[in-house]
Amino acid sequence: MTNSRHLDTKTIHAGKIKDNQFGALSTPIFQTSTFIFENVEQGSARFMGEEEGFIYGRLGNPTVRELEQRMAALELTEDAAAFGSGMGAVSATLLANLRKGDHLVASAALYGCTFALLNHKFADFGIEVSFVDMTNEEAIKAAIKDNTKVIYFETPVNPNLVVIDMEMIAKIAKEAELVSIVDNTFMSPALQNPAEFGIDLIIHSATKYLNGHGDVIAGITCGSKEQIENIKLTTLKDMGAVMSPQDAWLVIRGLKTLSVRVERHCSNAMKVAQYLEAHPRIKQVNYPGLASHQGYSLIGRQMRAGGGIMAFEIEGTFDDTVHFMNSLKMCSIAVSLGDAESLIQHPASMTHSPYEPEERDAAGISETLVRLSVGLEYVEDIIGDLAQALESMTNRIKQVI
Ligand code: LCS
Repeated sequence: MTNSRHLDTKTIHAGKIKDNQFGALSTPIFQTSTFIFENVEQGSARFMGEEEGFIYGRLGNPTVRELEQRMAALELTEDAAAFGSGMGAVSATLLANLRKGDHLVASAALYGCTFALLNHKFADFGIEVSFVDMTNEEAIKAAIKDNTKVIYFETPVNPNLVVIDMEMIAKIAKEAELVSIVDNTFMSPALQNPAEFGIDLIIHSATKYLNGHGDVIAGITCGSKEQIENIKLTTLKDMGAVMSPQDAWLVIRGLKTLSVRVERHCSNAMKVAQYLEAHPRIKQVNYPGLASHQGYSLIGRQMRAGGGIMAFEIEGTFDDTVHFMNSLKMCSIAVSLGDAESLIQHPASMTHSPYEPEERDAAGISETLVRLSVGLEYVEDIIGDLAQALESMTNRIKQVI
């Protein structure tokens, strides 16, 4: 499979391992923990890296390898490494590139567990972190020190959907000789390819759009052969957050419909965002597809569309926000995103609860902010559910007044 084919074709064919024994169309699940060597010489040659081939499930598996090859093709990178969760990918990728005494520049707003890892745990390893507003070029440059090694961000940011200019970040990173790492979970390779802008490493929680069906926890990092080999031989092999062959198979299956699913997520989300933006009880809608959004100018240059996720501010109190969410009948109150089902959650008390209140304020995560992952349902049904819950909330506000 050449890398020149269209993304829609690549999601189905790229990186596929041919089954020469039986000609299976669907990738076999190699549910094995270890691999038999022909003889001692072969075993030792594989351990020495002198011969290609599998050794032991934590060091590699054919089903998992196929997913890695597929993701490298989709993200336009040389290689990829699969993990047992998105956080497995985040922690292993960062720790492979940092050591005691190093400094990391990270976005002030990040997925809550990534923030917790960087803000609470890295200090225990002697790794210093500065959190900055990644839309502010001067602030990023000012945060870089002699011992800075890595720049880390998400775009769009979880949960407030701020869009960060990847070309700008890659340029800063190259000038300062830093490794640039982006978490591309919210867009998926269907909507943006950070490697095109010079970003070194691309992380995904494969739990989300890549799998797309809400039945797997998984992660992937894509990058150069050298970087991926380093991660695999250090923080993946020896810390061990590997992906199971079953989960790799489910993500491979999910990937085949990535383009069509994302297309529907985007068209549904656009209509939902327009509906919410016009609603008097919605103060603000953060959706990159809207002309009012801070990152709208990057649509077309950096991202192919606005994606399937939005965050919006309720015109009301925290209690009104809770009432609105509890009044929903179809949208599920659940964390995670990128599934067929519309999922709604309250970042301040759920995904971003590892933030202290003042840290949440700095990251723009208020108590009336709601995050919606727009699903694949018929869009008028999603809007209808939001409408009836907003109406119920409006009636409550009138009674309280
Ligand atoms: N990166 C981003 C941007 C995420 O949103 C998540 C999970 C992760 C990494 C971690 O991936 P995991 O280990 O869960 O596969 N985000 C979640 C969220 O927003 N709601 O629930 C989980």
